Amino acid sequence: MSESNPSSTHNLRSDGSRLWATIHETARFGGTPKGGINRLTLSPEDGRVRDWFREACEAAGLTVSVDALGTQYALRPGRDMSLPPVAFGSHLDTQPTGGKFDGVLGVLAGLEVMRTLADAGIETQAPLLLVNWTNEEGSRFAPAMMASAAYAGEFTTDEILAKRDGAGVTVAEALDAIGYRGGEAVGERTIGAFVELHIEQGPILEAEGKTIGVVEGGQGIAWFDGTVEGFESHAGTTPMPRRRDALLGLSEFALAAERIALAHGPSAVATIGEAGILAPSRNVVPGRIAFSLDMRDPRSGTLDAMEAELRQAAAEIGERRHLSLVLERIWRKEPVPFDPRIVSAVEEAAEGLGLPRRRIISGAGHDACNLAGRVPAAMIFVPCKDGVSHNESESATQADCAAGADVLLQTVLRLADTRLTAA
Ligand code: HGY
Ligand code: MN
Ligand code: MN
Repeated sequence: MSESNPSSTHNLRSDGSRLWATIHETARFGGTPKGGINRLTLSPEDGRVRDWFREACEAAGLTVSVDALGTQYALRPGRDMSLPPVAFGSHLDTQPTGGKFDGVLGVLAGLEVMRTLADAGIETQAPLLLVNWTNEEGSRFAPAMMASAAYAGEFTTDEILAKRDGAGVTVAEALDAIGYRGGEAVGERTIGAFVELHIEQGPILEAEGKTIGVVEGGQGIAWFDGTVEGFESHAGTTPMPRRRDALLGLSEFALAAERIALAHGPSAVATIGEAGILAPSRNVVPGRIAFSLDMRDPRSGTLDAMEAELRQAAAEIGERRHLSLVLERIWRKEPVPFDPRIVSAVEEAAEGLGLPRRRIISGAGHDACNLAGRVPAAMIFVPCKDGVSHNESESATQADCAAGADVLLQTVLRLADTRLTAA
């Protein structure tokens, strides 16, 4: 095993075709006819890709362990095991209309880094740790990025284990159902630094012809559960002016949310991604609706202002239409700056590889945004086609995935051979 140091490893490259083959090999777990992936967290499909991941890590010489929320940690020893490991990874769970790259690229490029170092017989000073975080997407269980949030101390393990999905199944029950409720206490494992490779999920890098996004931080996120209470009544006999129609109330509220986001633009966004009429019937005026709202902006003060305006709009619409429109905030993630030392390591790696790059703020939430609350962290972005993600048509190029893996490799080598202690 030869010692790694920047002079001996700056020419080391990952195997882009092996990474590409691995991305497509694992896409079969929850693969959809339209070429996407539907692999909700802790589903049977998630269980199968986790099994695959454990076997692939062990075949690469890594030791795999699982914590109480199912997060998988694959450890590669370094020369000095007293040093905290340099960690990298992302998530393998997807949205219902997920693509092949969201989260998956960060985990499998991390595996490619481990495979490349094994092939080259290189040993780093600090140990390395590849991580598959449970439930980054937040689609089945809210909030998003829940396991990395628990690792960072934002939630207790018991709080997360008790979270329920739409069918009333708890995280604990879902972990047990796939056999991934591990023995390691969440957060007991130290990490020296964390780097996450991810597709941008937006249009900027592609539009500017940049291969690498050097991510400086993540924007703030607020999630709400909402209800609209009106009055069920006969669709044929209730005159329009006498109706208390919950769906019309929600429709007006959705347009108000769009207006508020546009008014605070260009970064502010607001999305009602879930809405359901309770006891729906084609010949009954809708009386009750449950919905969710996702609101984001890079500025904390703007999130506050948007929430106040949304609540004002809800009250005004409710008053005028004789409805009760209630918003409950269930999650707030403040905007996150990444550690300048890690951001610089990413930038130096991209520069050393001669890759066109630009600094960027992440519009999407990521596990690295939670890790940043506890350890030095940063991210690497690569473009995705038309900036599309959370859609089965999500796509990236083999060359960009390979470039991202090389930046990850070179960043990890820099961090693993320099003493970095948690902030
Ligand atoms: O919601 C997000 O930003 C991430 O995709 N979970
Ligand atoms: Mn993701
Ligand atoms: Mn996602």
